[in-house]
This record gives sequence, structure tokens and C-alpha cells, in this order.
Amino acid sequence: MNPTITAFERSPDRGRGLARDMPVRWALEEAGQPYDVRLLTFPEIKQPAHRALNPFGQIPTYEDGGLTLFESGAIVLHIAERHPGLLPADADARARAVAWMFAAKSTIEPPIVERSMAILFEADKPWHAERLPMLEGRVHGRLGELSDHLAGRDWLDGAFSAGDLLMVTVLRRLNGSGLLDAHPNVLAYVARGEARPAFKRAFDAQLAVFEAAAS
Ligand code: GTB
Repeated sequence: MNPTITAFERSPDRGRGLARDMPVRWALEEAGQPYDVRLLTFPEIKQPAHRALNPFGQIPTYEDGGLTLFESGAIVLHIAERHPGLLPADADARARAVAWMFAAKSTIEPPIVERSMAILFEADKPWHAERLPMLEGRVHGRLGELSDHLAGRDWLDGAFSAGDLLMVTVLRRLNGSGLLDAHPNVLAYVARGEARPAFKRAFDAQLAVFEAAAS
């Protein structure tokens, strides 16, 4: 039996691959692991049946045999631990790759999400125009540090790993914002991630879902 993941029937990102089923799909594609997808509406993810899988009523979830997981980072780690190619064999290198997974989700993602939330939900507030440059300054701060680290490197630590997969996924939220343009190392890094055949397969799969719902 294939593992089953959940995703939005009609993603609010309109097929741009920004919802959090994307890193899970990408990891499964890198692993060469076929998977099934259960598509859900927004009301359905708030029903008890889905909350039994994810208490927060969110996608993605992952079910494989008796195991149910939520949190995209934990799901990617689980896939990476069970398939070759996403974590190094050497124990120290593996620990560093996991550190980069945490860095993506807990150091880089928060300022990016805070900026997105401000644009989505606070644009009508009188203080929005004053607050936005501060939020963008925080994003630039992290991107600058990441850019320094990426100088002369293709990936965060040696070969492509689950750390890169999560980092590229998080950074893609800035596509189209113009913020990455000031950080050419980061821009090139995201493009390297997006050029991977497994990324393209995952992207096409989620886009096909959105197109089917829109037609
Ligand atoms: N920490 C969790 C994880 O990483 O799995 C967060 C999961 C999450 O935020 N899921 C969202 C969800 O289910 C869908 S992806 N939300 C419903 C809810 O919380 O009630 C979120 C998303 C959608 C669109 C964009 N975008 O357009 O950029 C980005 C992210």
C-alpha cells in the first residue's frame, strides 16, 4: 500500500506549490516512493475525522500502515529517514542536515510568514505602511546571512539533503516578492532546487489538482 497524504482540493496558492503538501510531495518524489493523495476542502479539514489525524485541522497529513503523522517537517524527516538520498549516511553530516531542516522551519520561515500575514491580513491598518519595511528588513537580515553561507556552495552542507528541500520550499514563498533579488546566492540556490526533476514532478502533481478544481 502506498502512503496517503492530504492536500487541499483547491489550494489558496492557486497551484504555485506554496502550500505545505509541496515539501511532502517533493520528498516522496526524491525518494521514488509512490503515494496517494486525499483531497479535502477547507470545511473538511476542520471536521473530527481530519482532526483525528491532525489536531490543528490542517494539511498535510501522512498515513502509512499504522502510522499517522502531521507537520510537514516531521513528515519530510520521516521519509528521509526511511529512504536513501535525503540524509547523509555519516552520523555527523546527518545531524547537520537535520539542523538545517530546523533552521528552515524555525529561523528562516517565521519572518517570511510574518511578512506574508501582514500583507494578507493587515494591509488595511493605519500602521501597515510603517510596519512592513521593518518586517521586510528582518527577512533581508536572514536572507543576507543565508546568502553568506551559500557563497561557493551549491547546497547547505555537501550534497542535496532534506535540509535543502525544506529551505528551498520555505524560500519559494518569496517568489515574486522581489526580496530575493538582493540576494543572488539565495536566488540561484532556489533555482537549483526548483530544477531538480523530483521538484518538477511534485510541482506538476499539485498544479494538476488545482487545474482540475478550477476547470
Ligand atoms: N506547521 C504546519 C506544517 O508545516 O505542516 C503548518 C501547516 C499549514 O499551515 N497548513 C495550512 C492549512 O492547513 C495549508 S498550507 N491551513 C488551514 C488552517 O490552518 O486552518 C498554508 C499555505 C497556503 C497558501 C500559501 N501561499 O499562498 O503562499 C502558503 C501556505
